[in-house]
Amino acid sequence: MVQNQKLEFLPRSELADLQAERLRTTLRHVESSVPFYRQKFREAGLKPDDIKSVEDISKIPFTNKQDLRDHYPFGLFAVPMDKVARIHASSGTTGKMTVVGYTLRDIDTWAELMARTLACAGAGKGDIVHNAYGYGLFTGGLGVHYGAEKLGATVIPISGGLTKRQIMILQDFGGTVLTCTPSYALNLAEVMEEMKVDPSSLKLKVGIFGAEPWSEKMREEIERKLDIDAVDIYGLSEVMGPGVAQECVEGKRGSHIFEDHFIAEIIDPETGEQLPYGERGELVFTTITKEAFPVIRYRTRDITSLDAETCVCGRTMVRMQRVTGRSDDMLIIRGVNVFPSQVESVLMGIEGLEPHYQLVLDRLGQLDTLEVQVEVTEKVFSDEVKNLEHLGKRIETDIKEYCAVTCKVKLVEPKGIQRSEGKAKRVVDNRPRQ
Ligand code: DLL
Repeated sequence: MVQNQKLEFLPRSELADLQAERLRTTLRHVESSVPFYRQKFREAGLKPDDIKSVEDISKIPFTNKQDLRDHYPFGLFAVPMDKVARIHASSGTTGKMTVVGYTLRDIDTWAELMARTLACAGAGKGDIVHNAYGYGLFTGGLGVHYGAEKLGATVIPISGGLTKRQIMILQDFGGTVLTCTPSYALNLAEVMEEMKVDPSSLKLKVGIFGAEPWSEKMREEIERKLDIDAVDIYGLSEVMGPGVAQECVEGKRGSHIFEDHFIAEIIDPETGEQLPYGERGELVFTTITKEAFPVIRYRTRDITSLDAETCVCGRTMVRMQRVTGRSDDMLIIRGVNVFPSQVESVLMGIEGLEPHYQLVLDRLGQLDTLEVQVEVTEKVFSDEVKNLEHLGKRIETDIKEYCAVTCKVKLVEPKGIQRSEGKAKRVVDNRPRQ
């Protein structure tokens, strides 16, 4: 399914011209309306008309999360408040929330991009979208909601939580498209099993999962357990919300970034240098159509790479590979950089483990300690103690080998790790702050 035949398949040379034009317009807009950007451009000696092509974007200074915090709540809005139709916000792990605003036109653009997203996953008119992303300040719920309506689908605004009731509604209302975090999808699968509901008896055909990192193994697990196709959706409040990038169901090989609205770059997080396609680094976005809250070279902290090869679906828009972590989520454990997603990959490759885990960090004397708590299957749990010990040792060895960090593994009984209803909490850091 395709929502916008022309723009999603635009030849890349035409796309580059469109981006350059829209970029200049956005720069003029923020220069005239946001003192923060005006000052930054002045300091850099930059004028919007200096930008002749998309490549010139590297002349523009970056914006980062701290800049947003420094202007909390509305200081970077580029329109007067009476033009702001909606506010959303995302809570980080530290500090104040990040607050974003939308004009009516922004909401319309967002709905259009979310309709594209749903179509890219194979949904269309006549589908029933069971939307279990949280409604409220979080962008997931309302983002999917407006997109589904724009697409001509039916939306069930169920939001997160009350899992047994969700399953009853899936059975009775016949949802065909499931939208929620991947960790909540697994939670749903597990509760279905407890309720003896056979997922193949449901009408579900595809799930659109994102808002947190997940792995290929987790995709396999969800597809098998729920008997659906599972595709990735990426987005962040600062740039818009969900619908910045979406994986097509035909390819399942990375998410197409809607480049007629966002310019994506990959940079070296240390030096700020732009990196070529294929190399991993930090993802940076510039919005080129937003009115209320444009962001210019915004450093997402998400680590990924871009792939510009034409996809099997024919879309010309670059694909971002899975986000393997955030540069600020990176854990430094006794000097070793570890991403929770690396540990997840190791765990998901081992038979007998459930995809539910938590990394618990602490400090003993001067030394950081890492305990990896992971659930085992019922079968493994009832196994002999010596086999469990053997499994624990094997996981410790594999983590040491792939992540270069020593840890202690604690095997947890089935359902021993708290389930999520939105974004999963993978890390518990009990280390004293320095
Ligand atoms: O999570 C928007 C969203 C809602 C995306 C629903 C997809 C579906 P924030 O709460 O601002 O917005 O969090 C954004 O979540 O910078 C990433 O670190 C992470 N994230 C989002 N999608 C993915 C994904 C929403 N598919 C932050 N894979 C981003 C990995 C993701 N991480």
